[in-house]
Amino acid sequence: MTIAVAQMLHIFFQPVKRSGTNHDCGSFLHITIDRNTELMDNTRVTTALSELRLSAQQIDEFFATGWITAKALFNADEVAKIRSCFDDLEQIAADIEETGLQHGSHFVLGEKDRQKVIKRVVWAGGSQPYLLQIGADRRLTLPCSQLLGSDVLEQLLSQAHFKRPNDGVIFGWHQDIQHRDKGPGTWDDINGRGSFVQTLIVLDEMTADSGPLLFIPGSSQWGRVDFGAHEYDDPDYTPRKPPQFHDKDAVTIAAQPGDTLFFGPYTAHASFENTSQHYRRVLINGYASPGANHRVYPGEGSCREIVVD
Ligand SMILES: O=C(O)CCC(=O)C(=O)O
Repeated sequence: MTIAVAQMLHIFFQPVKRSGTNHDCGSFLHITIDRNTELMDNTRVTTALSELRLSAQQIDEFFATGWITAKALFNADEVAKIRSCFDDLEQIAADIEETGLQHGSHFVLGEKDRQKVIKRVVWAGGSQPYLLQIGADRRLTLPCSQLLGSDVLEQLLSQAHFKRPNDGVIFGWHQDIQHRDKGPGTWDDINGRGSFVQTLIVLDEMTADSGPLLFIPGSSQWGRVDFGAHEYDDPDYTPRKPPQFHDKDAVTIAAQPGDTLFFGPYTAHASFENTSQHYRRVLINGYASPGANHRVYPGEGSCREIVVD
């Protein structure tokens, strides 16, 4: 399948603010880009675009602090289309009883109060082509290619998180490297800076009570630390806290639909139960330096290669 897209975009990249505990929009750097995307097939995607580049300051901020936020990176129509894919995923989940592969996506199910809970959908794009299109979008892939120092990316994650009100889904304190490097032979740090960038597109307003992302500024410089090997959505879970970790340092991310976070594999982060009255959905796309990953991820077409020209 070949899809050609050409459009002018207005992108706002916001370096993080460090003061206070609640991050929201500050001053923006306004970047205009001319976008022209060519999507190939599911295993190899070539993008041929012009400029959407992080500044040297933003790249420094990413590695020093652990994350950067791009405000309104995706527009309301795009967010609506992504949500519609999430609705489809929920329809599929409604008809299945167990964790497993369905239509190319891997559904991880749980239960709370005898109700089925979708903990996450791994390689959500396997059943939702539009999510694959978003995963190959230059607004995600060009910054990631800069951060990884490579114009070839391996897309490991296309993951849907739903967090319905009070559904018990939590992601306790961790670093993503725990989920990438699972022991000898599974991961090589090719670029010497972690070799992985996670992006997270916010689909519903993220508020203090909707189970927002929490980050520890500067944890990106810790390297890998020990948060213990845990099923972090186990209600009895008590995380191991490394000596560098102090709860008081946590920063809460407030965000609007379309805002997008980029964070590194050593950035300590968590998100807890959604106690609000509304969904807190996010779409995660994660990219590795080529040659870093040696594991197979579930989902049809997972671990595809993306070339960023
Ligand atoms: O959906 C969330 O808040 C969890 C995000 C997260 O912890 C992760 O992607 O590693």
